[in-house]
Amino acid sequence: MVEVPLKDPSMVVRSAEPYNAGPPLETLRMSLLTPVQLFFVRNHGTVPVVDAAAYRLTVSGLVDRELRLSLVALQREFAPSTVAATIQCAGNRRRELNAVRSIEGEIPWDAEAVGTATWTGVPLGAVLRAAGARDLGRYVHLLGLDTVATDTQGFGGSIPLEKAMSPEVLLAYEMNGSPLLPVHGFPLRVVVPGYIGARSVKWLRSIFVAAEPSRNYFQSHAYKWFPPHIRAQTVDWTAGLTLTEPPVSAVICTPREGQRLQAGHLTTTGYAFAGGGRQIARVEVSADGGMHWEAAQLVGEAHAWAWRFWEAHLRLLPGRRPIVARAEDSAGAGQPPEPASVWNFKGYVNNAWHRVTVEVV
Ligand SMILES: Nc1nc2c(c(=O)[nH]1)N[C@H]1C(S)=C(S)[C@@H](COP(=O)(O)O)O[C@H]1N2
Ligand SMILES: [Mo]
Repeated sequence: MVEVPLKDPSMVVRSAEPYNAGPPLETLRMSLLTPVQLFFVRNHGTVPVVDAAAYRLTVSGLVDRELRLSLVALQREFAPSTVAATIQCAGNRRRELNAVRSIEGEIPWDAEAVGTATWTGVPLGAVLRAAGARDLGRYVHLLGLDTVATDTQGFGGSIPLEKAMSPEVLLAYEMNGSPLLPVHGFPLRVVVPGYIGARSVKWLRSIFVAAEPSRNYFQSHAYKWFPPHIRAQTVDWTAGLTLTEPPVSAVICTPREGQRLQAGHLTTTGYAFAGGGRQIARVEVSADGGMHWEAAQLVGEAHAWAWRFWEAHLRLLPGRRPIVARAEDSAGAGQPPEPASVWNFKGYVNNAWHRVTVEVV
């Protein structure tokens, strides 16, 4: 039997089981819609093998009518919707935080734990309306079918009911026009545009409407944000901030760290993304570590929930040259210069200026 490669051979595999991998940055920058074969994968446990015909999604909790939906029923009873959206892992750019102070037990992602696809499915809000979500409900709990080590329930989380009712939040069965791959949540996943990737629960088992956020490990412990002085050994988990919308961040995709370049003209390229549906207002690039800045051009169309590609033209003089990028979003938020100022012991949402040092000859 011919083995069908699920992912491009260029993928940088961070762990084989569970499978965690992402593309080289220069490859990621080649297409505004990330090909499925190059889309990063973040798994906390086993990839469940789901029989699409036997699959049922349950909707319960603070609802007037409990629902139990097959994939066919979901597709027949609700109007489909397609959204172009970026999914970015909260751990994206952890490697730079690791260099400040080591972060134990977490994947040292470079800036490749992000991708953009068109997602087709049914708006979560339409399903919640069909179930008659009650006023007392404030949160929508989402639970996957995968087995994970840290929570006997499996991988889960919750989002505010208000966000769940927003039209961009989908129960998706297609990615870039094809059925989801097993590693991306086949047959059905949640896509929560504008939120950290962890809320886009794959292999969705159940939806539960409640007055309180989920107590699942991945909502109550993991994916919380703490200030730089807090350590894993002494942490009070209840004091952490729940991560929702990632802050604005620009990333240099070309050139790569340590690359040798000829002096003179250089076109540097990258992506920029902000959570919460905020747009990229401006990207700036420096060839001298952040003393002088050049405006970058934003390329391609802007989509409400997707990243923006950019490119900038620099003149390089011989020597070791630190190229730096930073962005501002439509709410006027910018990025901090140093990763040390945003270091946190879980290594989440690093959005310090992105820096790539090249050797110019
Ligand atoms: N059921 C389940 N859903 C999950 C995860 C998981 O391990 N199990 N990982 C989450 C995390 S942390 C991220 S960043 C995204 C990654 O989506 P992708 O693997 O399709 O890129 O899926 C989220 N949904
Ligand atoms: Mo993630």
